[in-house]
Amino acid sequence: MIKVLSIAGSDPSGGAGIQLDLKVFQSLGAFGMALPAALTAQSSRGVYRTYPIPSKVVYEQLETLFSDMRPDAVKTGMLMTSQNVKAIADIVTRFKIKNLIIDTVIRSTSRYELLSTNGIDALRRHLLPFALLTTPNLPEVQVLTGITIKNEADMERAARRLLDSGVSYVLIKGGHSTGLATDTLYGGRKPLSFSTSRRAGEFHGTGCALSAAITVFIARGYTVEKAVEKAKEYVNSLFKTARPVGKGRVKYFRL
Ligand code: PXL
Repeated sequence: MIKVLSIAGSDPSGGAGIQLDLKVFQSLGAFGMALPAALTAQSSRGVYRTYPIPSKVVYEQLETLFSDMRPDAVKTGMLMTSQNVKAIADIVTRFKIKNLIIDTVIRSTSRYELLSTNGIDALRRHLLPFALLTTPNLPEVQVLTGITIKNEADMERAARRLLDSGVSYVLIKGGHSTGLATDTLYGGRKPLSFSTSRRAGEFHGTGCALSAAITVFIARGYTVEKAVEKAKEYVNSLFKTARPVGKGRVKYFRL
């Protein structure tokens, strides 16, 4: 049995964060574990308010868990504060966690801030150095590196800057051209692109679902290249049945 852990925010609407991560883990046949680093009040209309879990509590949850059950892979999502980022970095080094996937959750689709400015800095300095993979979208890459991305060369330079901080692979999501959505993976011998046709509508939790699925495939022992490929296929299969659930227009994955 493979065990996977999500350290992320709680989305009571069930469309993102630890709630969605657990659904993804389950649907891919993994034993899912989850602990909240932040709480949100939100609905299909967007995020209304956020509350960090005290970093001491995040640390204790992880320490208690890792002293007994060691996951095969761990993902992080919404962490909210620099204190939480540092608490996780401390634990990851103390327990020598190898398969760490960092989803750089900085803002919600509804543009609510999910990680503080200090938190962004802490993520880059303290947590990225220990990660196997990070999965920023274009706006997140620009915030993390300070590089404005206008073309492929800029994207490669930004990826290089993140790789220089110590993370082994960087998946930059959301480059696009002529009707295609392209994610590009850096860190291997050469950049590897994954293209799909762009979807109509807005989907809630796409980034969470992708990083959760990657986490499962990494835990199963796939290479990062193969894990990303399989996770992309999986998320693409979810778009077809996604529906609005509340009164908001965003579509939720039916898991
Ligand atoms: O999709 C980003 C995201 C991640 N985690 C939590 C969220 C959101 C967006 O709303 O609420 C908990």
